Amino acid sequence: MRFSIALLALLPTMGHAETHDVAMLTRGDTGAMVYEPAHLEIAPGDTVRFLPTQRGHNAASIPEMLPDGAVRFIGQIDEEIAVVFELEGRYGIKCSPHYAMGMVMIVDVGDVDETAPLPDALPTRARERMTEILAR
Ligand SMILES: [Cu+2]
Repeated sequence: MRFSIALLALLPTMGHAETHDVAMLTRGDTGAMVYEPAHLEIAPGDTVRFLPTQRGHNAASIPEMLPDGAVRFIGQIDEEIAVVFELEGRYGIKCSPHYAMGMVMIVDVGDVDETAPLPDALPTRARERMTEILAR
């Protein structure tokens, strides 16, 4: 399996940073075209590994749901990508080919404003999925 790392230069040198795994699935326990888990609450400096558990998916940042100053990333289809989340805030993640079908997830890093509305620019199905995810 090929492997890529985003934001390697930002890897913190101190300890205690955790790694969280997310499966990218065509069919999972929570439905079709899903990330599991679909919502992570992590600490700044933690890593998320997006795993190509089933074929045809990737993980990419959603530009409208990227905290100020955070670096965009886009994984290759069928490749694992490990992303270090350094900056606090709410990150939206999408699967590039299945964004319109609502294949999205949310990564909350540190203290997040839970009351902030979702951006208007999201595709309808992606917005519905995120609303469901946040209501769980
Ligand atoms: Cu997908």
